This record gives sequence, C-alpha cells and structure tokens, in this order.
Amino acid sequence: MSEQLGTLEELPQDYRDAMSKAGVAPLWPMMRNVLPHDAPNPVTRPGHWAFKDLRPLLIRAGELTPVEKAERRVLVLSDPGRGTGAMQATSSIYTGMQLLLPGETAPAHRHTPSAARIIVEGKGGYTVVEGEKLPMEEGDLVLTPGGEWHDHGHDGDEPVIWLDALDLPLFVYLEGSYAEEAELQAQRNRPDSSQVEYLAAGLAPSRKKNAIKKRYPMMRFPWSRTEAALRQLAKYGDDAIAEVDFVNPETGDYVLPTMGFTAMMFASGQSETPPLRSSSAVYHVVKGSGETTIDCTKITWGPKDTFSAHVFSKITHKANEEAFLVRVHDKPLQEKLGYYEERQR
Ligand code: 1HN
Repeated sequence: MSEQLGTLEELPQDYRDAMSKAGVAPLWPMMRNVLPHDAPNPVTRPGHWAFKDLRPLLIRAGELTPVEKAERRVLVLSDPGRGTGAMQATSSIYTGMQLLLPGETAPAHRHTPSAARIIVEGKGGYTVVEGEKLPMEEGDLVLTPGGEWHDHGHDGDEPVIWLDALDLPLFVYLEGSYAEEAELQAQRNRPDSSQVEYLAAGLAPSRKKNAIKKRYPMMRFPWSRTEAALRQLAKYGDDAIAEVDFVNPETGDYVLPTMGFTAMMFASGQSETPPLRSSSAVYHVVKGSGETTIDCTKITWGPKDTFSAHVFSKITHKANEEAFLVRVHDKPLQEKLGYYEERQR
C-alpha cells in the first residue's frame, strides 16, 4: 500500500508555475480523490421530496408557465449533495416531477437519453411513442427509450402528474445529450402492446422467420399487473420482501440500456436491510408509508414521495403500513461496465 502521497504544497513554486504554464498537473496529490481506497466517495447525498410539498409548487407552475413556454413543465429533483438546480438526483439518474393540464399537449421530440415515467396522479394523460399511444394510469411505468419520438397529451379533466426518470447525467457527462423536435405524431388506432402482444407473462407473438425484432417491444407496464404479481410473490415467494424487475418480454433483459426498474412490496410492519450495492437509486412510493434510513439520514415517507440513495449506502426500510415502491437504479449500466457489486452487511 502506498505511503501518504506527496502534496502540491511540497513542490517548489517555480516548478508549480512551470507545470501550469505547460498545462499539466501532478497526479499524486489528486490520486486519492479519484481512487479512494476500498469504496467510492460519493458526492450524492440522500434526498427526500415529499409529494405534499411538490404538488402545490407544480400546480402553481401550471398557473405561472403555459406549457408552450416550458416544452416540458417539470420541477427537477436536485441531489442535496450537488445543490438545488443540479440536474440529477444521483450520479447517473435524473428525476423530475411533470405536470400536464387537461387539454394540453407537450410537443414531440426525441433525444439521446432514455426516459421512463411513473404515473403519480390523475387520469386521462397519455404519451405517444413512435405512434403508439400509451395511456397513463397511476403507478404505470411508461418507457420512452433514447432515439424514439415521444409527445404527451391529456384527454381528462384533472391535472396529471408523473415522475420522469432519465439517464440524462450520463449523456451530459459524455457530451452526448441533444434533442430534435417535430410536430405531434399521428397515433395508431390500436391499444398499446401491453394490451395486445404482451397481455400475459410467458406469452409472446409467435416468432416468424426474418421478422424484424423491436428493441423495445413493450413500452407500458400497467400497475394493476405489477401489484398483482407482487401480491402473489409476497404470498408464496421465498424472499423476505416481494420484488419484481421490469423486463423486456422478448429477451428478459432490463427494459432500458442503463436504467433498471424494480417494484417492491412491503407488508405492514415489514422491514428490509438490503446488501450494500454499488448502484445508486431513486425510490418512488406508489402507495403506503414508512421509514428508510440511508447511512445516518432518516427519511419518513408517505404516498407519492420520492427519495434517493447513493452508491454503497447502508439502507434499512421499514413500512408502517402495506407499501409499494418502485426503485429506479443504474444496475444495468454497472453490469454492462462489469463492476456491479453487492456487499453483505
Ligand atoms: C424529457 O424529454 C421529458 O419527454 C421530461 O417528458 C423531462 C428532462 C430532461 C431532458 C428531457 C419528456 C426531461 C426530458
């Protein structure tokens, strides 16, 4: 193991000036910043965004800023470790709460980052992805993968609110984030593929030779099915708490390249202490209430709240009543990079 590394101050001033002039810097004083021992040293701090605080702010945004002036009317959930205005909740995950009012539309665009929405409140909202109309019902997970055209609309008569999750921070970091805009899309006049091709787990349309495979065959995961699956697992499964991963029904892979989505069910009073994970996560409470400690931070959450946990954090959840959460995480990305890790506590 290296001894205490040398500091910048130990070096003579003329040498430091000459390095600056040459556009170089010594690695050794900065080595531990980028390679700490044993585990990363995250900037991200646990965040908690209570829906009771966000909702009035969003409704006010609806009065203050017409959707035409916003393109997307969103309040960004900023990581406390990076400060308000930070366009991320964790190192790799952006989340924001979006409002669409009755009759409004949000114009079509497509961009390099991938997005998914968890519907928080309201009826009648929908997203159109590459011409497929995806109704939004509370708790649904709706995907808009990178590169696919999407616009939003609202046929109902009350505000619709959803949580957006994007892998935006990665694309910004890679200097790869940009969008194209277009007119609203024509909508195919048929139900979305969760109601036609993928009505039941284990059944997929018969595989025809030379058929063109869709990379993202199912874009909407209705909450009613997720909840039913969790309830059966809770009743008959072996795991302490019931968890299901959202997967591509054709391949079994994660639904998006970098972001994973896992729905969790807690019985009233049930607690869980998961292993330390190298992934970061944003939790959205679909229903129920409870408490989660993340390292030394205690978060008391209620329905529709959102909270975040940094990499390798020590997490304990406890539900005060039956509770359903969706965890957005970056395990798919970390597995692709070959370093996803869990450490038992
Ligand atoms: C986006 O495309 C949406 O389509 C929402 O609703 C939030 C935040 C950053 C970049 C793109 C949407 C977004 C976004």
